Amino acid sequence: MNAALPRLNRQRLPQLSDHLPAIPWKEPRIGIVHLGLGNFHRAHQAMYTEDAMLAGGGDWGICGVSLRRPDTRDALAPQDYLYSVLVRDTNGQRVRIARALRRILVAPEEPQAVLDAMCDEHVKIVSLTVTEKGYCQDPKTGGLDFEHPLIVRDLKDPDHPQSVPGYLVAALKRRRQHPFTVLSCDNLSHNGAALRRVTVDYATALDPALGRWIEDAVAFPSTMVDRIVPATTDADRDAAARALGCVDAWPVPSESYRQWVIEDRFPAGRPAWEQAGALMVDDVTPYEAAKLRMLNGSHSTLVYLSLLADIETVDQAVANPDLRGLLHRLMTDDIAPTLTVPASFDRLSYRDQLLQRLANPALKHRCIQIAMDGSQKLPPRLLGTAADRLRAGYGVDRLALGVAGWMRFLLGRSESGAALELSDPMAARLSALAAQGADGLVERVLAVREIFPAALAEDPRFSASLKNAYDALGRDGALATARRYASL
Ligand code: CS2
Repeated sequence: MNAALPRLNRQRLPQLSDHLPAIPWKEPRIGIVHLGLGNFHRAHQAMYTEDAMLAGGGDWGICGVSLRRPDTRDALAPQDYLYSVLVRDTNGQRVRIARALRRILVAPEEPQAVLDAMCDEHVKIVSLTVTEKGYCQDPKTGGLDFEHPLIVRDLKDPDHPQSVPGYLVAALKRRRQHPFTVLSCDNLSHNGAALRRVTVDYATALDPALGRWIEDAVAFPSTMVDRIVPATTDADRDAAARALGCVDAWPVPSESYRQWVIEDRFPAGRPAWEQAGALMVDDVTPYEAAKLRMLNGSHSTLVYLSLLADIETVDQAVANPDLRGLLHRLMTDDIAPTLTVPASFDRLSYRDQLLQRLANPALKHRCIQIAMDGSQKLPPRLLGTAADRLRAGYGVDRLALGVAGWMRFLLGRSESGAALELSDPMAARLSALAAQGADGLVERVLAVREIFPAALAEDPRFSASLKNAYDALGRDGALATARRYASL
């Protein structure tokens, strides 16, 4: 950080008007508690909420909760929780200062303060970006994983929770008169319904009446969230300092595109998000499936093959004609036909827009970041599409190629021999399977029921496609295989 420059803070805002909308701003009270204060939330929901307040008023300041580490709080508290969003596309960079975040709590340090914040009567919404693994879901049933160590722990000491369902239920129990709405913003299929199920399961295990009340009285709208938001680097910190003339310890780089589709069920009220461009709908399912399968499915396929081929960032990957060709074909012929979308939704324009977004050279979105947590991401992104295609009697070769790429990635080496680091809640188990060698890995991993449901794993068409793709990657390399699969 540039020690000679002053720190970003609220006093400095009048000098930073170039980086703020020219609309009067009134500091809001806190109306939302957000669990999981990562870069994504700060560039997505926090900005929609700020724009909604600018357009429609209301007190929807955000109290962010970090569930594990203190680093975001440590970076942002000295700057009054302000930070900048570095919006980048081919037209260059715009820097916008974000103001909706009003407070940050670090759950392991001050769990009671987190519960108190959730129980403040002005808080009408508790929203979440805790990633797939934060839901403590049993992948076999979709319900709560009662063997998850955090759940085992929390059920024994429910007044001092550590898990996401534990926090939600401990707070809801105290808010029986005026419950908040629980808003999932993670990339999960039916994210609201999934969160409702684990929360109700957890509450029921403690007290069946509480479980029934949550089921009847608490709203869990589902949402589709979309904005590409890479992790912050020191180069981003330098860029923020150059643009602002002051130090922002944790700016957030982002593309300019953003989309948010929300089921409109907020009995306790909500910000005027539609005035900030969000789409309020009755049923988010078609939008969510389109985004998860087209964007995230492409992302995951692309990054495993790219990492094997020693390609570091997403823009470099889609600049490669073999990988781009593969994605184009995958989206057009394999994924788009599985989607049931409203008449107004043009799948092929959506595809073209996605390819353009992924090509954004200013983002430098690292493949290894997207490669994280594959065991959690592959089912909603690729496996559901494969299952739908098999049911309809179609082949799954290209969908299996992404999964095979992930299996090769588990072996821990790129084609040039560079180390590929596995970061995954199932890392120990998956690495142990990989340590037994490349031969037979497909069969061993396919037997992991938490990832591959029996109906899919035992379908010989799927296992044969997977085995062929895995062998081709080992024999011909990622790029040659991508080229061949693009024209199958
Ligand atoms: C990415 C997503 O990291 C990942 O797994 O696929 O974070 C992706 O960038 C967002 O969902 C875009 O909205």
